[in-house]
Amino acid sequence: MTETKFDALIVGAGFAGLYMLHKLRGMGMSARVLETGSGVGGTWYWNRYPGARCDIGSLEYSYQFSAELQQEWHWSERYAPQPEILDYANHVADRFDLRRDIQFNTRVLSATFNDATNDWTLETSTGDRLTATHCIMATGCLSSANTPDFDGMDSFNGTTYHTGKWPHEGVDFSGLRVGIIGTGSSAIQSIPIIAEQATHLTVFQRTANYAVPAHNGPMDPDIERAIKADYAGFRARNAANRTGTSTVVNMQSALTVSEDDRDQIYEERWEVGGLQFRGAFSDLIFDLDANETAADFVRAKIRASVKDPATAELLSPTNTFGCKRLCVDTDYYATYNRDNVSLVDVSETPVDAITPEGVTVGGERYALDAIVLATGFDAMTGALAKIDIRGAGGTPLTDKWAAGPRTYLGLATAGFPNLFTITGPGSPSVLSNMIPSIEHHVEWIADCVGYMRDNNHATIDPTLESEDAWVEHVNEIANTTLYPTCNSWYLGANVPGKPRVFMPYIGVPPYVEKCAKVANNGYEGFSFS
Ligand code: NA7
Repeated sequence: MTETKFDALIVGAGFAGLYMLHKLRGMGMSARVLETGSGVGGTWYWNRYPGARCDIGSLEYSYQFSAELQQEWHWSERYAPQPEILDYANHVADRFDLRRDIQFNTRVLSATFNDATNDWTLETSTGDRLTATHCIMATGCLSSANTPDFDGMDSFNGTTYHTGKWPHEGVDFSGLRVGIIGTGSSAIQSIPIIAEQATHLTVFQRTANYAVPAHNGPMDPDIERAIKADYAGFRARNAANRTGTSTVVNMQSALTVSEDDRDQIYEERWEVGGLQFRGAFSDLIFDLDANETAADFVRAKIRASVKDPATAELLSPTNTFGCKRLCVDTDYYATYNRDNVSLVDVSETPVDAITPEGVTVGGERYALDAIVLATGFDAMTGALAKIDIRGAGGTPLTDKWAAGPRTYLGLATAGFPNLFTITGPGSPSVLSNMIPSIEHHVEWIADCVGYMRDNNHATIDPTLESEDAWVEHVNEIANTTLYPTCNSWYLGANVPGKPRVFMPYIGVPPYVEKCAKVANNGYEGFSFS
């Protein structure tokens, strides 16, 4: 590893970093990927908690850049479990011979733009100092674990785990009294499995969440055959939908159909399973009354599956349906019918402290042998904030983003020339199917870098005006929806002190169109030097 100057340095070897490397190599550029973990896979490398599984169908949560890859790879289930997605990432790394340009066990500590030389210098935990014309952040949207600062955290005599940093050897909870804090997707996926092992499982819930059944199962060979017969068509149809997924939105309003018809439509979507439920009616995320009909339907399902009425009531969400990420579950609600599972409400009375014996809430003690923090992530900006990123004139990114992230298209931020963020804040990212959105960004960045090379441009930087207009547009769209009405991680509201700003861009097709227009017009909104 003697070379220290590259065309591009890529931070992260998840799906974004892997494809970015492959793409740049194909253009004859030199690139190196720097990765904290000892393997590829990003979020699927770290999130190994029991039940971890993608909530987007496996035939669409995959790369499409290689027709051979997507034809040859076989997914064994409708929704892929974490180990299989990790196998897939490893397969991709091997198939395209990517590992030789990935430096594992290497955390990037700082990234500094050099005004005199128009390039970036990255310093790493391994003591390396690497330089490149372009710095591409493929750091992921859900990669920086959010660990609440509970009093006495380190005093616990048992073991504490975070779902987003799960031990690679796995955890056996047999014979243990386990407490889990949080009831987001990670908790909802892991609770039914932990409950089967533990002597007792206590769930500490701050906000009840909506969950729809996955109805997961083995891959249906007929569905696989049909999609593979026209994979490009399947991808194109998904890309035309608002979320860039196969969720087709029924264009009716929930308020214009009869109650019976409405229930039937919800029932049909519930039977299909998964995120299709979100598309039952066109106005669920725009109109509070329409939204309430979906919320009522799910609450009735909870009452029907949870035997104890008080527990059912506590599990019934009161916030806007779909405002936080809708969870997709397998036996979640029914798990509360088990004798060894109890639910503790920490909404009004928060966790007081972690003690050597367990968790205390409102003076009540819960004796535990293990604590699982399913407390989510410092989403979208957390991983970037951990790196000391300094742009032109030495400005820290954390200063520039002190009141919330500001980007042009979620791809770049003014004053940080030649820095790109794959699925950055201000792009559809987490409100879309991540892998196609990653591919879209990688290809856009590759085209842009190629354009710079062809036109002898040393730097590219968005103008402040274009950035301001984009940030305003992202907010304008968000404010036409019900998304800003609850304390979600889309808004940064789950992390104490984080500015409340809606981060993802809503709407894949107009976003893709805008990015294409910008590029076709000679990268309008950017300045070159
Ligand atoms: P989420 O969805 O952010 O869930 C985290 C959960 O942890 C959520 O229920 C939080 O309650 C809870 N939480 C966080 N801090 C605390 C404290 N201090 N006390 C009690 N409870 C707390 O993260 P996940 O890992 O489940 O899922 C992330 C995404 O991964 C998911 O959306 C999918 O896209 C995949 P809150 O709701 O904030 O009141």
